[in-house]
Amino acid sequence: MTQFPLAFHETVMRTLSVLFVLFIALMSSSAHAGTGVVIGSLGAPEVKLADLDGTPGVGFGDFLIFAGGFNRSEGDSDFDDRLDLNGDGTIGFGDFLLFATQFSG
Ligand SMILES: [Ca+2]
Repeated sequence: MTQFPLAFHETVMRTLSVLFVLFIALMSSSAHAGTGVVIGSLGAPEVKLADLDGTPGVGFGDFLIFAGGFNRSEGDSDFDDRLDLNGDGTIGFGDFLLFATQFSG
């Protein structure tokens, strides 16, 4: 029986978890138009663009990059500053919500 390295399982589970949350957030934002406006009014001075893979728009390739760096903080060796969309030093749920508002499929 093939044994996968633990890091592989962690990456898959983290990606699947974020995918589920993304699905829920996208369903919620389509049912309540204007979510992005509310997020933008909370006082974040600058929101980075979520286009991480260099292709037009924010799509699944960008999501995979985002999911790979989720739950990291400044000081972690694999912290990717591009993913900290709200600039608070942690790649967390707030960044995910900003990512979801920019997601175009
Ligand atoms: Ca952040």
